Amino acid sequence: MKLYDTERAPNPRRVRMFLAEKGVLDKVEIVSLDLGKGENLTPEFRAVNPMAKVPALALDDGNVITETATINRYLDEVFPSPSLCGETPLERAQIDMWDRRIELTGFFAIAFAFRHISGFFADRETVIKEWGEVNVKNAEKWFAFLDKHFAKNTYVVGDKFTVADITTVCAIDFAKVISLRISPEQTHLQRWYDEMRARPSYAA
Ligand SMILES: N[C@@H](CCC(=O)N[C@@H](CS)C(=O)NCC(=O)O)C(=O)O
Repeated sequence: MKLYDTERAPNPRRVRMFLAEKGVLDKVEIVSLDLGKGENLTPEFRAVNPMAKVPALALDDGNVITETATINRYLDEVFPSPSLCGETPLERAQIDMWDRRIELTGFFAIAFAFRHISGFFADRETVIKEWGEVNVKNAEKWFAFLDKHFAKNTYVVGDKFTVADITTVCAIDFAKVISLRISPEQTHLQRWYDEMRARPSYAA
């Protein structure tokens, strides 16, 4: 398997952390693309992923899987232990519900804030600074929401580490690019974050 990757981008990191939690990071050949230089926009890479985004997982039989959440769900079936996406229909639904909530609210807010304030991808998309600023506010609200959530929950989904924790920690770390960090009064969020940082997969 080949993973088309970019070291500092948050979506590919979700896959690397997932593989590390499974203990199979070394089973995947990493192909690193420089997004700033547009290496994901070439005809060669578009033949791998017509959406021109990383991550993309190319299987040995020629099939390619893209979309981070989908890649991780596929890997959870191929490498079932430990399960990170749930073992029963209810568990799978709850974990997927939270993974989507995290992605569609916090993760997107941080990504839009970065893209529309920094203009990093101005060569390929319309940059609207006001939309970036709206998303900084949304990301701040999301941090506050998480702090309340972790006052009552050990992990994103109850008392079990799952893919939703990976999505969350990758978003929180990426928020550095908009200078958003956990504030000193967000002690519940900080407690959970310290636990994430202590996991070996955090370095992936
Ligand atoms: N919906 C895709 C989004 C992937 C995505 O936005 N990847 C970013 C890196 S984190 C990317 O490739 N950006 C390059 C670009 O927009 O040109 C997924 O979930 O995998």
